[in-house]
Amino acid sequence: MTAFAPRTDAAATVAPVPMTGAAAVVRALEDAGTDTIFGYPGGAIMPVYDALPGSKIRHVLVRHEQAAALAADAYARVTGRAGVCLATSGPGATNLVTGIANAFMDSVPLIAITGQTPTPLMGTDAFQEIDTFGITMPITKHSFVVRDPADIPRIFAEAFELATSGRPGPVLIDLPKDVTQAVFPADQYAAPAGRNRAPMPTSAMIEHAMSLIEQAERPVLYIGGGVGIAGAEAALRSFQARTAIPAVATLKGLGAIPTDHPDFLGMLGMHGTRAANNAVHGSDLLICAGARFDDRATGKLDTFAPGAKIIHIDADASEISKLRNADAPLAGDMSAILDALKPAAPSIEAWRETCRANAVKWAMDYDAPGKGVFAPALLKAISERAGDSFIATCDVGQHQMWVAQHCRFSRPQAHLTSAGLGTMGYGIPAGIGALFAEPDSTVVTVTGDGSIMMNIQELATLIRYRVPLKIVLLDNAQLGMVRQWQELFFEENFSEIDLYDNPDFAELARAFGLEAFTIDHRAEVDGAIDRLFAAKGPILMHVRIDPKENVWPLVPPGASNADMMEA
Ligand SMILES: Cc1ncc(C[n+]2csc(CCOP(=O)(O)OP(=O)(O)O)c2C)c(N)n1
Repeated sequence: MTAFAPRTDAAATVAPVPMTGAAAVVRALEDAGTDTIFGYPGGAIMPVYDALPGSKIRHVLVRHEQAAALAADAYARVTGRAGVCLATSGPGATNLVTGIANAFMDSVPLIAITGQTPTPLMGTDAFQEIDTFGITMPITKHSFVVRDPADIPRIFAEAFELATSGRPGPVLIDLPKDVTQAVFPADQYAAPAGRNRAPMPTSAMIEHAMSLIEQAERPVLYIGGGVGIAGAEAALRSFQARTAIPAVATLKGLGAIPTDHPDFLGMLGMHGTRAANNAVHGSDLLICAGARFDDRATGKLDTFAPGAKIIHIDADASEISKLRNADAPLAGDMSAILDALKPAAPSIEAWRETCRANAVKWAMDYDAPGKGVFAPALLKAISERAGDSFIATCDVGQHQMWVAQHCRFSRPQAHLTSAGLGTMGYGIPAGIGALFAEPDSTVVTVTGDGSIMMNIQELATLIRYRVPLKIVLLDNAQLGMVRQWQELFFEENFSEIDLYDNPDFAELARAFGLEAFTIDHRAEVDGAIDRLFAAKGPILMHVRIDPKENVWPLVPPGASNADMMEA
């Protein structure tokens, strides 16, 4: 149980005899170890809300169902356990869809529970009836429509197992109202036992991968989000320490190796560092750990790491050789595989030195001209001030890329970003989820003036639970990333990106009850950071920045990572 609890009457659920389907739902959630769920009530899910009071589970009332799914997503990313969100049928369920898709794209274990029209009315276009099962089918790992309350224990146990095992992902459980209202004998409640999992490649496959490492002259470790998802960062760090292989990370792989590790060359890909892209391009062996050769990371695939053999380690066998053939495919448990890889250390000292020297030569420049606030320098300073307790959550746009490029991350959980789906509106709900998961961490949401409006209503949730989120709003009065693309790739034909009529964000935040202030000069930055860190409750720091600032360097869309553009 975490802090921020408005309720103090928590008590263990004692299953009534006989038991309703809704009581079985609550008990199944407790049996699965759920302590926090994010949700929003309504007609078809009311029996479950009726059963919740008195449970050990804390319910966090958000102000829009999308935020429930996104907060549960972040809660899962930080805790490593499945996040749970709850909504009613119809519009409640459709409002969850973006959050479910977000979890699907980023392989986050999420249990989405929805109310449904009573079974006799299903298929009649009844009030708030929507085919949630059908709508979410392509964006879930698995879906259930429960038709018999006696199935609830089994279905919930299976749902948690499916969501968290192998490559994690979202699972939907649709609950018709008559099923949650139905009464069944409590002695039929039987939670099924867990199952075995985690396949392991054969020793011959491990030997082959080790021989590739021993023969390599210019190996690079290419780290993806799968490392953090599997909780395999300790195994990854020991592997890197054993072999001294230079490392790069995808957007989601950041933090698996600390950002300031001397062999870490930074993020690769579209907004990656020159040192990372250069190393990958010149490598003769790529050890891909939990990444998927996504287009934002590889640029033009045909020219990605053209001379490299591939060792591909992933929980999801279907990712291996999907986009790039693997010379050594290793599907299974990430930690176990990394621990098994104990090659003789390759002779790569010269390569390692070249990579390190390039990282220094091409290091980011924080000495920007002018008196305005330089967002990269501000973000770097904030992450350094927060230290190891830092968790950044982002929205989507230029500010998201600046966070990835300039913040210091000491663990994968320190960087919560909507990578696959690119969901504007992720930042604040994710900040809420992160703080419920780790109330003692310093959670900073970095957002843009476009993105913040996508889930601005969640400022009310911050106030209700006194969630001490620190929001840094980088306001360029533009949809900045779209403007940057229009400038560079659409001949400066600026179309529908001007947000000249934004509200006064500090006033707006104060209206919700937050502490809030605005800065627009570099000279104000130190004092502003002091104020941000001194705040005990939620606070919004509104920063006006130059609307013409772009994210650099950049690989143009469709180009090779070897062809980076500079400012
Ligand atoms: C829900 C959603 N709609 C549209 C987009 C497309 N999009 C990507 S970045 C961006 C601009 C974001 O603007 P802002 O939040 O102000 O951030 P900035 O780029 O200025 O830092 C847009 C519209 C998206 N990613 N998500």
